[in-house]
Amino acid sequence: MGIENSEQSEYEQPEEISLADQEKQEAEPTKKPKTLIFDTPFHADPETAKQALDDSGMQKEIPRGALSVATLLERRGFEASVVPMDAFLSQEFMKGGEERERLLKEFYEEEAPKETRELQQKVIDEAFFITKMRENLHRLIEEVNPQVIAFSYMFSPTERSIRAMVRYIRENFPDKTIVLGGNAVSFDDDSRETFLDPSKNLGADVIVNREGEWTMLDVVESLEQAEDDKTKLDLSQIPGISYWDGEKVVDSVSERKRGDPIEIGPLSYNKIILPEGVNMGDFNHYVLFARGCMGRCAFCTSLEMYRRVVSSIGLESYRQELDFVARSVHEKEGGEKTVGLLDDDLLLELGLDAEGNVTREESEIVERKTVFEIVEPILRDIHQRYPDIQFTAQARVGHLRENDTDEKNILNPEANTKIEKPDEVLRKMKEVGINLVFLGIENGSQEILDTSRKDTKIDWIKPACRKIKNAGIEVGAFWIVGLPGATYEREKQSLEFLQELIDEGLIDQLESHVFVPLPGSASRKQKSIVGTMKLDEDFETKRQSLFNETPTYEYIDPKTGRVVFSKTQITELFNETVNLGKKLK
Ligand code: B12
Ligand code: SF4
Repeated sequence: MGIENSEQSEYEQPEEISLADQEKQEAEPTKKPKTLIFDTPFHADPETAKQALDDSGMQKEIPRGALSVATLLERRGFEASVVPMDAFLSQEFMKGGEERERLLKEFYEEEAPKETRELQQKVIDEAFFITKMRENLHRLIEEVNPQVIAFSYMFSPTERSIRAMVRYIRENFPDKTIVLGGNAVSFDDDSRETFLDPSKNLGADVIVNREGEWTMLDVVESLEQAEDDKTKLDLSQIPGISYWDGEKVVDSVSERKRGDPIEIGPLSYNKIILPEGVNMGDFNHYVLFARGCMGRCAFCTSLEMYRRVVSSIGLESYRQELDFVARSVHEKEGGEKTVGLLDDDLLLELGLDAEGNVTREESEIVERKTVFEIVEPILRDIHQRYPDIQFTAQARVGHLRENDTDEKNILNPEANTKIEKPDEVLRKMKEVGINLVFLGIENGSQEILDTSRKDTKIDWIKPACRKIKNAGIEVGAFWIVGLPGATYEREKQSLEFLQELIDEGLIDQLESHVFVPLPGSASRKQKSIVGTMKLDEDFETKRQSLFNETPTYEYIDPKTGRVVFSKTQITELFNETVNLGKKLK
């Protein structure tokens, strides 16, 4: 389905809406259920609550998944808005210094020893965080008056915030329908139970699994049919959800078939409710043409989310989204002017039909092009209009490999298609303003890469970096310590390889993390991996550590149970990796 003209013109003036404007627009009462989706701040413990807000100087992230859900609802006639709660809270935090100081004085004696005082400050900060979150939640619900309140649960460190908000809604707005969606909740059985089991005092109504747009549409349509009476709501026929059947969590009768993102149209950025003093230029901005990739990396949730079936939002939506974000970034005062082209793999080859649309039907494919080549004319146009904007991108190493001695034995060939004329493609990438390409190198030990199903050969890495550098583009390296297959010796070897990459000037930036065994990733299901990994006892409450700097597991010998790669060792090697990265700018 194409994008209709009316939608186009609505989109071309995506001004931010204030709450007052929103109220005006909503003067006409409608029977159709309204939806308000909250994106939630990181809050794993008092420390991270503070950190999340203290980073108020940092730019904010657009909750793109939630916005995509809201966009489809709107285009199908259901009002929907999105609240980036961390943007609201960081505003509160910035102006709340005095209030936090006053609370500290009011509740605690001043003479306490330094350590106690720090602890007291943390308690006050967390209380401030939760109080302000509730106040904003309450105000926004009263002002917008939605029937459906939804939460985007993408990362496990946001679970505490979401729990606090869901509980508050249950107590203060018992008639609202509460829905959760997003990557983290889609794959995590424990979270699902926590939110759905009414005995746990949260009592959310529905969890939407995986891509949420079409499922959420079904949920609001069902609510509309139930005519405000939730007891008439029949969830059993909606594919792709989980809910409480009175005794236990049940998944709907069928899984939802993947939808075609072209139906959604360009993201309606004007559906984001912004706090006073914040505008679109204060956010980091990204665009993605394709959803999914052909990799099967054991640490990633892409396989479970997209099942190696790649879909696309289409060129027209891409053009309009990029135009909007480029303008927002261009107009902001100062700071880096960067837009992320965050397709998982910008060099992934896709099949195109005779009309130039992405197709998965082999019989319709008339040519194959990389994602970059497909979107190149749009990037070129944007670059001409906004030359101050730089793009960053990410890609798989395998596309840029040199001739292999054993071409027939390429691991996962669909994920590693060697692109034709790589130098020309890279030259064009540079021409349109891409100045940094991140490669998912992840590690420098072949054994670790193999156990982690990275489907990359170590020998491919340096030539790929060299090609990118030769085109005048910087290379960023994603790096992970403690991946499946890791041992102390292998990680030492990996460090040596990293050292070589740095010494030979083949990488310019390093983004390193400690591996997190995410629910939904193969690392949590593949028996050969699961048996070697001993998760922390409190793993379920901690799960994804905030900035992935501390391991939440250690490696054991599956036969004897003896620890073979300890947390201390993983941390030590991670720190060494970070230190190596400091040599770069
Ligand atoms: C852009 C991006 C970022 C950006 C912005 C993140 C942000 N906060 O918005 C940056 C670079 C900052 C980033 C950082 C991180 N990211 Co990131 N990021 C992505 C990326 C590449 C694209 C996201 C996107 O726009 N997708 C397209 C939109 C349309 O889809 P979506 O977001 O998945 O949302 C769909 C569903 O999840 C669901 N949904 C989402 N919200 C809601 C809400 C409701 C109500 C409903 C019904 C449905 C629903 O429906 C949506 C539409 O289909 C994805 C990978 C990917 N290709 O998706 C990783 C990804 C989301 N990131 C991931 C991770 C782990 C991180 C980090 C924690 C990494 C780290 N250790 O630092 C940090 C967290 C930073 C932070 N504070 O937010 C993981 C999440 C893993 C998981 N939980 O399963 C992903 C999936 C990558 C991966 N495969 O491992 N990230
Ligand atoms: S290539 Fe990237 S997006 Fe694809 S499965 Fe591997 S880590 Fe995930």
